[in-house]
Amino acid sequence: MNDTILVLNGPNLNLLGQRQPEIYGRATLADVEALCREAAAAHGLSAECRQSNAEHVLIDAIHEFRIGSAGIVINAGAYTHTSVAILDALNACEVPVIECHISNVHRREAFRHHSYVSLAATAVLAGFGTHGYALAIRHLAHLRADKTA
Ligand code: CA2
Repeated sequence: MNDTILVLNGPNLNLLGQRQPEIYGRATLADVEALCREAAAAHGLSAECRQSNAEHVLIDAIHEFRIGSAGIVINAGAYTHTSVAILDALNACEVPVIECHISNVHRREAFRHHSYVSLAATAVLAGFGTHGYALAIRHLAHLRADKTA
């Protein structure tokens, strides 16, 4: 098992901090990625941060980290609600997967209430703002410490 957590952000999350601050806050994607690297480092881990608007690029990243990493934090964006292909990739993971949403999807439109990602996730965070990524990383560190104890 290595020390790297994959933090994977899906479509449109490159626009963080530029639009809809009332829903997603004012932090940019670069801010979120810096927060993730800091949170990982606080636990002696490192964060590899990727973002893509393309489903196949997200799937390739999951494949790269599905075995031997310290886990995956994924905000699949709108693919959360539509992508069986991302679910299949996550189901092939041997490492813990934490699903993270900035907004509380359950307070929003009905189509956001269903998540394919949740079917493969170890845990789910929604509505914690961008702080949720740090919580997800902390939980992966906790699971890892349990496993190596
Ligand atoms: O709350 C979340 O983190 C979401 O995963 C964000 C997705 C949305 O489709 C999910 O239902 C919930 C959308 C990300 C779009 O991000 C933007 C950020 C700023 C401006 C425009 C889009």
